[in-house]
Amino acid sequence: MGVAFFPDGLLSYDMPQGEKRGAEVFMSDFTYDGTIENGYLFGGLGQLSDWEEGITNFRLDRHNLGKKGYEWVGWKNDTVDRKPVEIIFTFDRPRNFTSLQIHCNNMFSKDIRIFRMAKMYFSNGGTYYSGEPVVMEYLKDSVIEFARTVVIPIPHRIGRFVKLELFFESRWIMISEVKFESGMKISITPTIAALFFLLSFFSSLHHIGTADVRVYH
Ligand SMILES: [Ca+2]
Ligand SMILES: [Ca+2]
Repeated sequence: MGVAFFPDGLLSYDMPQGEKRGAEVFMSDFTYDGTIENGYLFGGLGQLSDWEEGITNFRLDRHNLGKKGYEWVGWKNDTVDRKPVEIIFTFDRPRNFTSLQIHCNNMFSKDIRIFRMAKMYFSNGGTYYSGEPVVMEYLKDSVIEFARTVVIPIPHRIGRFVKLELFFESRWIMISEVKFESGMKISITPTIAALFFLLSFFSSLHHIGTADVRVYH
């Protein structure tokens, strides 16, 4: 029994850990709560889904945590044949996606640019990704360095797993937040959340089986 209160139903994302930038800036996912093995994160959530966006000047330590660039997760392209950054998102159930929003840094004077291209593949079981990917090419912006949210429309794609590939435009890709929108029709208010909680509590109390509460449509 489980009622997901996450509006987007995201259970976890798997990806390579963010990298070190210079002597004192770590672009890692500091709050990731899954497993970390050999620089790879899997089975958890962290800074890409904490609703906190980074500010343009990634070097500021605005929460005084002693961690510059805290809100950002970044990867560097240090080889000519560097593969795109791959992030795999797992959802609570198959979803009919409508868009993806990625909050990106574009401080090109510091070798950071928004991805050149993003590709998204969809899967129901997590093993096979079939069908044409959703592709978005981002026009290089060499004028404005402000961090921004890039919105990628997703037309008619359903899946429980999404594989996202981000292709390098510059030496660094830095992102701070990723949000998927899917065809959810009911918004979760505190009242509804409380009702679901009571429902699940009483159903377990009286052994009347598992309440199959369909929150999403
Ligand atoms: Ca964040
Ligand atoms: Ca970070």
